[in-house]
Amino acid sequence: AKEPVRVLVTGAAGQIGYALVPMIARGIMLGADQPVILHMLDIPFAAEALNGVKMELVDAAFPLLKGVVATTDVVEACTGVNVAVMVGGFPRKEGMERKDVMSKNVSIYKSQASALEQHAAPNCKVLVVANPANTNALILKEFAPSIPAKNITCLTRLDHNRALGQISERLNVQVSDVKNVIIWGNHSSTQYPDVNHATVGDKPVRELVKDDEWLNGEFITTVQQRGAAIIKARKLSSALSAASAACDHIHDWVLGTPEGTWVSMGVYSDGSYNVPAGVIYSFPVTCKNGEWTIVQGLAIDEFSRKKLDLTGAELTEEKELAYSCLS
Ligand code: NAX
Repeated sequence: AKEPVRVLVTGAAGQIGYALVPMIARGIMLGADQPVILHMLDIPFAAEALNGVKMELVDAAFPLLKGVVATTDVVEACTGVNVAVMVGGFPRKEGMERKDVMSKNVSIYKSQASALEQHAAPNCKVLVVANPANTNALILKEFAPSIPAKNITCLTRLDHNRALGQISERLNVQVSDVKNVIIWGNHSSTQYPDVNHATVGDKPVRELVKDDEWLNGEFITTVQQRGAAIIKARKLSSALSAASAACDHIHDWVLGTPEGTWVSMGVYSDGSYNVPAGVIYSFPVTCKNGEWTIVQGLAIDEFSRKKLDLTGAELTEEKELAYSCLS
């Protein structure tokens, strides 16, 4: 039998956490033959709720779940973890300045970076979900210098999956037949959902949709604004789809992407496609043997170029804002 993998979920008493931990315990993230030990972290205010989640995990009698650590102690939470899914953060509340929210998250991600660096298993893979996801991941990277940069990523797979979903609905085809959309840049409303290389079967999505006006307009804004549409409908932000996307992200990172397909991940930019280096930027990536590689050589047209640059500029600005919170 395989050794259990230790998976940390921070913010585990929250909405996404509640949807995510049962998926992990059922083998959706790491495979149906992979035992797991869940480490759940939240803040003291949520300790009782966190304990309730732990009780439900026990009650669910998941065969793959070999143990549960539920704690408000960051060091205990991080000790020995092989995968860390960072969902905990400080939400933007009405009337708050962007800088104030950034400053709260910078301090959270700075201290959790140190705890992970000192106590996680070697080669721990980190996925940041909490917003501002790209910049929280960058801060985590900066304050955990001994964790390789390639091990620190952020979630744009939800946006990627939303793009697949929109194309599938529009063409009335199975979502699993839509391949190779791309989310470029920031997990924010400046992200660029790009279908220029996407296919259904062996046909380009553009040829099948036959409506460039929709693809260059409403399709993009629908994906960019989908989070807001969910909040409007549910009076709560996306949770099950975010949890599912987090599982997809780690699943493909660890177990690999199928030949000929790629996914979108927020990763430390090396300046590929002339986007800013040194920010966490969402790129098309393939994964093999537990490592991602940015897909190279895709043609970028004039329309796309502007959108890649715009979201890159926003990430540079967020990086500066985050650094200004450090001093
Ligand atoms: P909730 O407010 O329901 O849950 C967040 C949890 O984090 C709470 O239980 C809170 O007590 C905990 N927390 C706060 N500070 C913490 C700390 N320092 N250490 C550990 N836990 C801490 O929010 P939820 O709806 O679950 O969303 C979580 C985060 O995901 C938010 O930042 C949200 O903006 C972000 N999202 C990111 C998405 C993405 O695609 N990257 C999509 C969904 C979601 O909006």
